[in-house]
Amino acid sequence: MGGALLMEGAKPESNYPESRVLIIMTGGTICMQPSVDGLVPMTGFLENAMAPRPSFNDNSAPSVKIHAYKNGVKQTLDSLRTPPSAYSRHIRYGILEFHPLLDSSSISSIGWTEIAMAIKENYHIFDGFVVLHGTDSLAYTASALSFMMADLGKPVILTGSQASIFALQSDAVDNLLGSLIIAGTFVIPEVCLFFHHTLFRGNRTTKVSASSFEAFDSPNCAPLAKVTSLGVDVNWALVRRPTTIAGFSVTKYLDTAHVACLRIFPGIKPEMVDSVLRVPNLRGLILETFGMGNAPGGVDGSLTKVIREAVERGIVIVNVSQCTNGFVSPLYAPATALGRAGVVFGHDLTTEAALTKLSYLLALPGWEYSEVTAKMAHSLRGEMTEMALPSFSHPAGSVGSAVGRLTSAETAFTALGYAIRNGEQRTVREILEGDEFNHQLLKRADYAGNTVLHLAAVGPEPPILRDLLMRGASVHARNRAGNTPLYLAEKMGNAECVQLLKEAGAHLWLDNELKGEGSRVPSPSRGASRAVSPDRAPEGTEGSGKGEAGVEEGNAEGGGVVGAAGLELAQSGPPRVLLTGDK
Ligand code: ASN
Repeated sequence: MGGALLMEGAKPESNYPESRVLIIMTGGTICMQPSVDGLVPMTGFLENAMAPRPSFNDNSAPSVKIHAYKNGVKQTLDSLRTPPSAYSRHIRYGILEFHPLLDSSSISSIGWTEIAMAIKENYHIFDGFVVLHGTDSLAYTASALSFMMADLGKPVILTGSQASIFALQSDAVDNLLGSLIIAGTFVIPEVCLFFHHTLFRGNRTTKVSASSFEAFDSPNCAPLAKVTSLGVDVNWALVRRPTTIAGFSVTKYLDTAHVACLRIFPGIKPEMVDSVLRVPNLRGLILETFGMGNAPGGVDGSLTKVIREAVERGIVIVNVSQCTNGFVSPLYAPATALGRAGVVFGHDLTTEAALTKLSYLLALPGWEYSEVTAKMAHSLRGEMTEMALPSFSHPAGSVGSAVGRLTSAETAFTALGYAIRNGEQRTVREILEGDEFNHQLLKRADYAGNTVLHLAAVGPEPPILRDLLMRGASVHARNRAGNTPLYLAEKMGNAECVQLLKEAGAHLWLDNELKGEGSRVPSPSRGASRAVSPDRAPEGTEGSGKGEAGVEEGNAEGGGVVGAAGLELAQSGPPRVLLTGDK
């Protein structure tokens, strides 16, 4: 122990790397305790609920402080870290608590903006974000955030619980621990909802039970991941990644004040619908219809008439199904009539997603009616099922012989690495286009944890880097030394790549955000160093060391272009052995 004094109960420093996750506490049952008025949220979640639990606190360095920003003000937060997970990482975290803490039935566009801005302000400091929130409106918040946050490159995981963490029997620990581990381990750059061992795409979810621990489902979209006894089984084929060269951005304040939702029922009177449609300044209506999108036609079509008139007044009306599973389409005459009256088919949008998406589109400045209706009918953030594209499989032999012989993701990855280093853009494209599972190649890493983006960042051809970015390669992946593609490009003095990566939302890390022990574990590899953002903290910036970095090699004997270990890169740190489905 090197003579170091350990605090009572403290463990020796571990050599495992740490990820950093910011927990944003908004309230909900998870932090509630009984009062004379019923359950109410309580402050002090870190000290009262997490610190005493060994699964959230390995007691290693209780004094470590982390920094986070709230409304432009730098806050110093206590932090804790988990014991190492199955992925050989600790998750270090701190909590930003909102004031007041809410029962989520009181959340609104203001609260969503607060959450989104907290993530934006701290985006450069953390690997991922966990938002603790009540379950009642959780699916609305998840949907709203997914639209408000564009070009997200890091995981944002919303969770809560059906029973308080202070209750003897509760789902709180599982939900929170699962969220923390996923947010700190996997680059799943989506707004997700984690509940009952399942990670869902947030804007596909709906609350299906008022009391069961299995409270959420995403009936029209398979889960993004499942926690099993073996680890986290991520459905990588489903995970969406930004494919534009653009940095993370937030749209504030959705226009929820001018959007309504109406559930059709047998016998509903056209004048009831009309009076809703005549609410002053109404701009949009989500119409929850029967089955595949049907509403009562009436002998004289008077319901269709009031709807047509509202559309003519410029109100956007979106047809979604009351059924939790399936989609609306103009199959039956009543739905066709609604379509002819100008109602948008919301396909398989949930009501939560339809309402928040419409509020988002109406909040964008200068948008025309036709643009809003066109966007409503197409997926922006994976909220509705895209039309299946014809699958393309690579016709063997139609490309260079090296490519034609590729038999596995492993050899494809190796060939891709050579092509990138040699600046062969055409070969890179052929490999990626020829592999229907090319998303695996983008997140695969060699023995030193370098992804293809790391290789391209120091490669001779910036257009290759652009190609990889446009296919969804993550700018935030870090290699074993903890370094991102941007860091390597800067160190190489590769100005064009630096510029491109920054435009795509890459940033350097300010490692001294973590005080004391327990920040990044130094890597033995050359080039490993504190990564400091020149944008944010010139002091302590490493010398540029032009030309000396290249791609870091974790193994001095490893002479190959790309290690053939077939190991996956999580966010950073040692590669780990593949777990089921994690490919
Ligand atoms: N009423 C609570 C809320 O949504 C329900 C929960 O969190 N389970 O804040």
